[in-house]
Amino acid sequence: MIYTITLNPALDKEYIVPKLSTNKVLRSSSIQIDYGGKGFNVSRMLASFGTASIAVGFIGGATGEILRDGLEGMGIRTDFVEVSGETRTNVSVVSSDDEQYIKVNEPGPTISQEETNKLISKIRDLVQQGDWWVMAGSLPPGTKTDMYAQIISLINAGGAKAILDTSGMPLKLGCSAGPFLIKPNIEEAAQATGLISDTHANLNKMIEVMHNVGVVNIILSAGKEGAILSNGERQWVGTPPKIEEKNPTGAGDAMLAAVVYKLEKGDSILNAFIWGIASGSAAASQPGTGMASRSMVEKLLQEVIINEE
Ligand code: TA6
Repeated sequence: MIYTITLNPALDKEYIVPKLSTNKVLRSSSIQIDYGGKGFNVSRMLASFGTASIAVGFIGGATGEILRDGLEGMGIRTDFVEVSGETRTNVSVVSSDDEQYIKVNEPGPTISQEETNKLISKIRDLVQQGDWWVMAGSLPPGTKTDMYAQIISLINAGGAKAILDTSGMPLKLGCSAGPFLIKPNIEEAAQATGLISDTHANLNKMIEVMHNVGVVNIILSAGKEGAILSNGERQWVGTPPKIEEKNPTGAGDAMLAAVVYKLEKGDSILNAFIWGIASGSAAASQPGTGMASRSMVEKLLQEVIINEE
């Protein structure tokens, strides 16, 4: 089974306006609403692949209920800890004439120690040999920066596989807990390793540092520039297909969904990587944090270029 963990979910609202400009009223021509937060986006993309997952996390208030109903309405099973605070709403304003966008993410509700303990014990009870756990997104206020590290240790101890997509200190501490796969972008990897990302040699150094602290596989993503995959022995550079980009928000989540989809089927990390790049590109060609269809991903597969380093 695949589980996704979203500790700070969000109702994603995308407003389309003719042109982005400040200090005046902009009128949106359309609004797109998505049941977001990185882990939920992974579950939504897995649903596009016809693959079940269980969405775990914190939800609260009326917005939390909208997210639960929305995900369950898409056939996604949920297992949430209800919190006293209100789940956040994240907003992006996109201009229709030149695709410029502004994205504002709220901090999210403050989580109590008791609510944190409830989620940790829920995960402890659910972990089983052979399962896959995808943890993605920021930590909400009130949670400790080693929360992902704690959860990864639980998952490893239960014989399951942990995949982490986050940033800052939660990523740095998470790496030391030995996750099966991480997917930072170059800026996040630079922050987690304290290295600057100006040369390819430094990118390789970052990858080496993250393997040395315990990470098994690394996908270093650079958006439409492509990505690097390292399994600790071999390294590949992936170049994405050319697409007409609509809104790149959520493309990283779509990439992660395709990767865990293939890994759970027993595929190699390299083939999972290829599907990941195609899936990220397909999602970036969608409005809002809309997820692409399986057929769109399959169409782009053969246009992904892989070179071993
Ligand atoms: O990757 C897209 C997205 O998941 C959006 O759904 C938006 O909610 C945001 O990222 C959340 O990211 P954050 O890092 O704030 O948890």
